[in-house]
Amino acid sequence: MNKITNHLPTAELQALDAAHHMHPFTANAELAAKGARVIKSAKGVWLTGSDGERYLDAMAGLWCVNLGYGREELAEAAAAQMRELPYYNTFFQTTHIPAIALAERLAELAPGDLNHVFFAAGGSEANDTNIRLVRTYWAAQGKPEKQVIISRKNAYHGSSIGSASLGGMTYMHAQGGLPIPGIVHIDQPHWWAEGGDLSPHDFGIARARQLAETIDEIGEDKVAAFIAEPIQGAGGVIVPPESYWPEVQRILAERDILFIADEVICGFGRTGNWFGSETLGLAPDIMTIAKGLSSGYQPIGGSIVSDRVADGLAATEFNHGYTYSGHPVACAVALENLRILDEEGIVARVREETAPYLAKAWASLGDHPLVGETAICGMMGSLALTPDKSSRAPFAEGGAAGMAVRERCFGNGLVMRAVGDRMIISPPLVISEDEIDTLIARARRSLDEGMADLQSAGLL
Ligand code: PXG
Repeated sequence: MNKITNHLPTAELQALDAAHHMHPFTANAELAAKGARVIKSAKGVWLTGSDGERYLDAMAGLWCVNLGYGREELAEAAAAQMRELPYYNTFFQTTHIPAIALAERLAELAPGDLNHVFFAAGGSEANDTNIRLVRTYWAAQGKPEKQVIISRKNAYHGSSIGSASLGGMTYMHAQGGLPIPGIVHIDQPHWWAEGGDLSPHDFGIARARQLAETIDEIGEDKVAAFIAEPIQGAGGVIVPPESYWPEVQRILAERDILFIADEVICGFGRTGNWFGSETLGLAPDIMTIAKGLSSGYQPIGGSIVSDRVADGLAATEFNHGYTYSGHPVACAVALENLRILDEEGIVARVREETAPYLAKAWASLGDHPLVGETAICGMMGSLALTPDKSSRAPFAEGGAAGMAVRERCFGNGLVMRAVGDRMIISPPLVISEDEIDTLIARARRSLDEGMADLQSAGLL
């Protein structure tokens, strides 16, 4: 047994954690004062904490446990692969069976001519690959000046230097001297917060046209690619107006710019199809994948690349790769995850049954006095909290409402995230209709309690 096992009391685990473990995206002073929530085990959509408390995990971990927790087959796949070949690399003209099989399966699942996979250990690494890949592609076409990548404000593409530069989170750029050169951010299609007096339709068109204007200002001969999440996830589950994506596609089709769809959250059934690009009618040249690829059971990601881009790089040695590119255990687990998603009809069930059921239930929260917009696409949804529905006004003290409701969610046995004053969900795809009812009931109770907290604090 390892030194730390489940027998330690929670307070001791929390003290050791605060003393030695540096957490991502965590307010350290608060962590030290309150102690981290210690999650011990999980099954289906349910998490169990170190004191036996149970939470319905409406975030699927971090948007990744698409298959739900506790699937024995994935543990078996990992163990079998560890016995057969626990590690080998894919550098220098070497390969192994799990990487071959997974690349083939992904080429089969991916739309269009996306037939080539470059593996990474997660989404950040994959987007770093994409930056170098598109720039190297254009250089190989004799256009080394095509370097600029256009992204969007409030996008999330990862946390490494390259991928955080692609992302549009200014509070991330503020730490560590980002963004790197050659990345330009345009406005996001977030009608609720930024649409003003425009109709959603007109706003969607206007935001899409910014892409055309920006490409034309920089010069098409200098722009390598546009990157975007089909539905922004970490930015607050922002579902763009219906007019947005067709106009973006039209603009891209007129210009010789590569399109990278970041499918790290939207991929593998989250929107009711294998990829968000299918749900939203996108035709990318490259898709970034991670998370649901292995349902989070193993760290794996990658870039699925079109024939055109792969052919354009055929004569070039790409001086890039990670020790764990195509890790055999991660590939074996991903393959087993894809097999189950497919054979158990989970993606189709989301599309035809559970996502429509969730959509109706989620929309019913729109009558709550604290809720302005309810947005949903497949199994990802958001609620905009507002002190005034009719004017779509933000709270004077941004983030306090989200935090109040989020804290109440934990108290009610529900993991629902807050992004500023938007509440977001992205549950495991295997969630049942009964569990959706539980999710909605707990969300409503948390909204009621959070609203009372805001009123007693004088914030509402
Ligand atoms: N692209 C997208 C669209 C993502 O959502 C990444 C890339 C980076 O993937 P890795 O595997 O390197 O983390 C992500 C990750 C949040 C949250 O708070 C979101 C992510 C990661 C951590 C937290 O919503 N998305």
